[in-house]
Amino acid sequence: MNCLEKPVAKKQKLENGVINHVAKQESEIYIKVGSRKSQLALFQTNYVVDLLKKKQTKLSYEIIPMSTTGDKILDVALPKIGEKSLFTKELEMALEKDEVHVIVHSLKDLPTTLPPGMVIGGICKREDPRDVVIFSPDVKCTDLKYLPAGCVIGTSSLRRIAQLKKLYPHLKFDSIRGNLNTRFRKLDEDKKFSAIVLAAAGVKRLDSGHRIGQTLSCNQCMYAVGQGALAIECKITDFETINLLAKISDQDTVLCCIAERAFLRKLEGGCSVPVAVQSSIENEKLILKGGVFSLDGSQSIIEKLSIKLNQDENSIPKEHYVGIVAPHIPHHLLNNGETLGIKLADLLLEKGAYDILKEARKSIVL
Ligand code: DPM
Repeated sequence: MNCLEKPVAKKQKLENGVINHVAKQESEIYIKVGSRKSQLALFQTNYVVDLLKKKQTKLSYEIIPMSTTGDKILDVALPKIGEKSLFTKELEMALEKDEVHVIVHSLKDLPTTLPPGMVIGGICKREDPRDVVIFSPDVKCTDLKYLPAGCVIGTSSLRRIAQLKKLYPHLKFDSIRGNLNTRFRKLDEDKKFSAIVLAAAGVKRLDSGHRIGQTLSCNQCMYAVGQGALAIECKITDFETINLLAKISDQDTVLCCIAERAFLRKLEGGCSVPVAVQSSIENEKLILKGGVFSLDGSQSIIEKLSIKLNQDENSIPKEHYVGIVAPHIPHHLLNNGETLGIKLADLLLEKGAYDILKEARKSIVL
């Protein structure tokens, strides 16, 4: 393959959020894109590359698939492995060494604190962020409430278990691991699970939408921080790449995800704590609902706040907002997103969220 190395971008400071573009022949640029190896990850990476190709026809791309710790340890329930950057570490090491220039992730797998020098340079328009139920072919059912008592539901997400236990106390929950295809196979062949719960986004991306038996509304089960959104990580000094990623970044998704991530970071939650959110933008207002749950679902604190997006135009620009940069979006909007997330977390902490999360974390490290 005739692979031209991408020239290293000159280090330039972001001033007032505006990129100082380093002029050069675009036709020389060859972008290496890191991805996990699963079918879903590769689909997502190809999706992002296709979007980039539409916006910048002169660039070439090479996808480099890699295995991560999370892909290798398959026999342990996720929350018990206890490492935050489970699905990202190996890819970020490659980014550090310039073996790849960007990495495509599911945003919800990215910790709220990224390694030094790395940022999320782009977030694509969010897919349906809700959770869905896939029933075993043996079970003719359209709602978890109709399943007989004692049926086992497969999910390793403490967030899902906590919310669904409260709603469906007659059901049992057990861990299921592996990529989406493996989970579908376990559901169809092992006969242990009556249903599994997954993110609608992944199921739809894999063209398995026809298997969705029930879509959980946010009143039934709020989603994970960043769920349904694809994030592209790069180096904070690579302004040309950040400028390119801005072209495929969706403003509303970026603002919602900044608020969600600021909320999670302030609660000191990792990817596997029972914390859930719902966010939207209506009439120039960003609305964030967030909850923390005890593992058995018996205790929960859920609150909702909103913020006017156009306020505080003179706030001082930051280098990044919970790991996200978006030089094409006015910085006061980004700042308001972060402020909203922090305020909502503070409200929950005032109401006792810390104790609920502390108790939940104890059970995670078994
Ligand atoms: C994170 C969680 C799960 C993934 C925890 C949560 C689900 C684990 C499980 C942080 N990452 O949601 O509370 O159910 O056992 C993951 C999926 C996707 C990204 C699969 C899924 C696809 C959807 C997307 C695993 N990460 O949740 O069904 O891109 O948002």
